[in-house]
Amino acid sequence: MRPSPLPCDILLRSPLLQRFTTLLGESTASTILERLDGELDWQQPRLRLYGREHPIPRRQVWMGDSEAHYRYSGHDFQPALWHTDVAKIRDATIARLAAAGITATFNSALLNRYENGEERMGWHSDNETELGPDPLIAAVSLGAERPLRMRWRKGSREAFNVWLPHDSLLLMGHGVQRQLHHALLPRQIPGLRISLTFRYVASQAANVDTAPTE
Ligand SMILES: O=C(O)CCC(=O)C(=O)O
Repeated sequence: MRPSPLPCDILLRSPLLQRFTTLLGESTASTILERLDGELDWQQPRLRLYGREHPIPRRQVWMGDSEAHYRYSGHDFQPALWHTDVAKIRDATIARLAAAGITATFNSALLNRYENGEERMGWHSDNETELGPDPLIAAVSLGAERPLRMRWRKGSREAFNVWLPHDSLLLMGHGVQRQLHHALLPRQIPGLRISLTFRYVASQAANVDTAPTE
C-alpha cells in the first residue's frame, strides 16, 4: 500500500532509510525541474551488456567538484561544474539532514532524467569502492512520482516500493547499499522525472553504476 505523505517518515531503521517531503517547496521545485530539463547537457552513454552495445534508457549528467571524476563503461568522465540550482538543492539537502541530526558531505551528484515511465534504471547498488565502504547517499526527486523498488541482497525479506513524490528527499543511510539493491522499474506513469543522487567520492576515479544498470 502507498504510504501517506508526511514531512518525514522512517521507512527502515537499520539500515536507515528515511524520506523527507517538501524539500524546496512545490513551486521552487517545479521551476528548478524545468530549468534543469532545459539547461543541462543531458547525455545518453552507450553500455555494453551481454555482448551488445545500446544506449542507457534514460539521460544523465555527472556533476560535482573537479576532483570527483569517475569511470563509466571504460571511459573517464569529468564532472560538469555545479549548476546553481543543483548546488542549491545540495545545500538544502545537507541542511534538512542536519536538522534531522544526520551529518552529510557531498562533492558530486548523478542526475538522471526519465522522459516518461518507460525510461528506467536497472537493479544495482551504489557500492563502488571510491564511494567508501558504507556510503550515505541522498536522492532528491523532481517531477512525476515513481516508486523506487528495493530488494534485500540476502535473506527472504520481501521487496518493497518507496514512492518518491515531487520535491522529496530519500536518505539511503550507511548500510543501505551493502544490504539492498534498488531499481527504478518501468511503470505506466506519464511525465518527466529528474532525480539527483548526491554522493561523496573519496578518491580520484570513481566508478558509478558500472554494474549492468540498464
Ligand atoms: O532515479 C532514481 O531515483 C534512482 C537513481 C539511482 O538509483 C542512482 O542514481 O543510483
